[in-house]
Amino acid sequence: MSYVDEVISEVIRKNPGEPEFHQAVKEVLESIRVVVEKNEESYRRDALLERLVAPEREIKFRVPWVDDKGQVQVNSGYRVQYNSAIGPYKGGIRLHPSVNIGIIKFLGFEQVFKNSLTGLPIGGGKGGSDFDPKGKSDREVMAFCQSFITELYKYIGQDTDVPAGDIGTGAREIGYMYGQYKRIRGVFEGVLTGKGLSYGGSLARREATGYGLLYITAEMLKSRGIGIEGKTVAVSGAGNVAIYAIEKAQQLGAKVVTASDSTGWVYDPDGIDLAALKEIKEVKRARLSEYKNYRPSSEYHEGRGVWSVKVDIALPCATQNELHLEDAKMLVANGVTVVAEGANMPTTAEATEYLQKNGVLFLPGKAANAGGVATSALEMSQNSERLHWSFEEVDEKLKGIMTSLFHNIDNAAKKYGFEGNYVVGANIAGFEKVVDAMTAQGIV
Ligand code: NDP
Ligand code: 2IT
Repeated sequence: MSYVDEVISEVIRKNPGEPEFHQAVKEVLESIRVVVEKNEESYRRDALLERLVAPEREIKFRVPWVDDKGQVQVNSGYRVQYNSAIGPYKGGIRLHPSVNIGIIKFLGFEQVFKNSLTGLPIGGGKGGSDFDPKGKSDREVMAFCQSFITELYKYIGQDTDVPAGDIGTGAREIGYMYGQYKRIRGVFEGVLTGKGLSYGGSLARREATGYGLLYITAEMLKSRGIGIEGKTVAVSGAGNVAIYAIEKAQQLGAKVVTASDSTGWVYDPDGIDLAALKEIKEVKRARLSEYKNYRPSSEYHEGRGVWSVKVDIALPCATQNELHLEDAKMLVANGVTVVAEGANMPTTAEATEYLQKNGVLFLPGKAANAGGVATSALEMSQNSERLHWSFEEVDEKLKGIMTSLFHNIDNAAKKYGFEGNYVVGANIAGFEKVVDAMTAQGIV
């Protein structure tokens, strides 16, 4: 058996019941096979792949909190500190009932390569809890966040591990977590990113993942002489990433006709009304079914279906494995030319393969959504120098990072004979830097 296959089967054996983690590892290791084969002897001797797939540290803890009825609730908290070869652990905190250790490991593993691709000095980590902020009062969310940090504070710090937002963790949650960290540690430091602007946050961090997704998509199209203006776009999700992807797509002259949440999706043939969407999701924290009250001519559908609409570009921005093989077939039949992942691993392995085989330009999440974490690293820089940069300055840097990221993965794909395969390009380019740092630092 080849070294790559041996390590994949060991990962499956040692981590039972964690299908998303297996999926993420398989995707990466299979696409770096060509590099591994060239260096097989030294990698095997150094157990390089075994070290790469094993998190440096997994932390699991109890999170007790009191709800509004006086009832004590107990959730599980996690932080996986995956790889610190190129910088302090960096990655978001996901608050969603589906969170378990396998989900956090898959996200942490992806984060290692994504962070490497940003070109900035950040290692990979991820955390979260099965707590569901949906339907909770602000006081309940605060109680949870304070309890979560009362345990997690021991393991994080501006030079060790810097968490941020992800699904279910937005500005409100980061604020409560930051306040509790500062209270316990008695230091005002950049331990979290995605902070409010009044206490150390960076301008453009809120917009960064969605904007970055459009910047890299536009750059990829530009490299083929195509513009984004006038294109029709389907977006899934209606959260942080989706909203600012829609905003930038509209600014670039594209027409976005869909958005979705976990209960349903809207089709608005005239283009999504972004002000309405922001009010429903950012202010009211309501369901997407409300969108019809703002735009009577739009359609609301319960359940899945966002990929059945005829579009040029599809941007999955909700969650993992939300774009299945049948969806990929519908998209291709409807003439889609680009799929770029705003979410982490939203496309199943079968769907990705189908899209690529049918000539669709496919940008994987670890490249396409790297603008969020890259701007988090810019927030860390600003915190370290105790300065604030203007929106334009941060946005310019973000654009520059996404543009060079695209050329980096494009060149890596070409170098190894996989021209146009950005999955292979992203995995190889992300891997090379981490491996170089790991090798230089010896067996640790
Ligand atoms: P939000 O919590 O702001 O929004 C998530 C959106 O996705 C919501 O509309 C939510 O609907 C929907 N969603 C979540 N889970 C499911 C599900 N199981 N089925 C269907 N829909 C679902 O999260 P973000 O926008 O921050 O994150 C979206 C994705 O982008 C995630 O994969 C995240 O890991 C990734 N990402 C986020 C970054 C960031 O900076 N925030 C950076 C890079 C990647 P509902 O409200 O009904 O649950
Ligand atoms: O998946 C991701 O890259 C994020 N949720 C953002 C992480 C960060 O540290 O900003």
